[in-house]
Amino acid sequence: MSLTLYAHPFAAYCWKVLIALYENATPFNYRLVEDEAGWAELESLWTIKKFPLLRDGEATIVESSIIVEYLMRRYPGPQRMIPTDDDSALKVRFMDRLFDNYVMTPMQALVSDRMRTQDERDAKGVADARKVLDAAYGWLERQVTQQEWAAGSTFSLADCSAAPALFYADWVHPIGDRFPEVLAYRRRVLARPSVTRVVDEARPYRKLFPQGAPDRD
Ligand SMILES: N[C@@H](CCC(=O)N[C@@H](CS)C(=O)NCC(=O)O)C(=O)O
Repeated sequence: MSLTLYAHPFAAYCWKVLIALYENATPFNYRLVEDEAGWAELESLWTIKKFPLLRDGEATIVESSIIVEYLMRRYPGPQRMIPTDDDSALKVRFMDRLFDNYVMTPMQALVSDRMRTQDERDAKGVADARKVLDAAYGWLERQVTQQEWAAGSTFSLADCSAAPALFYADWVHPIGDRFPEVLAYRRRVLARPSVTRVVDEARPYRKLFPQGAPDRD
């Protein structure tokens, strides 16, 4: 096996794949993308120039959810990330989409807005992103009340997505006391060893967070 992951320890979508790799103790080479040469290499493999990106020999696999599924199919380990049963698999995929589209996307919009100059800022975009996050937290509050993990009783791809999404979303748009079950789930998923590991690996980079990283996690 010769797997190389192009990634950065502070990047939310990279966590999704790193958590899956750590869950299964899958060996891989970490290609840290942070300097010009790293970005150029990434762009030469994927013109969209986003990570995570996986190289498996000569094959290139992009998009975090696809990479997690690729790893599950080609390099299976003890922790299956998408269940074999069709209905459960659809639920996991749905939750993965929910976290990407309605937590990660508005969270990134809030972060990006803070990185702009004052005159480039988009107050309406920020207000809309906050509304989406509130709606997602509200929906999740009912969803995670009765279950340990994001899509049921088994840790899955949905939790690999949820962990970075809720980790950073809570920094830019606090979950607070309004959604205690979401907060409790966030604590649960952050206590998972694979997730603790990605959180710890990202600690040295917290100074990069434009809003200022809170100390609480
Ligand atoms: N849909 C993509 C999103 C990837 C993405 O947005 N990655 C961010 C890091 S979390 C990135 O590459 N940012 C660098 C940039 O946009 O320049 C996935 O699931 O992999």
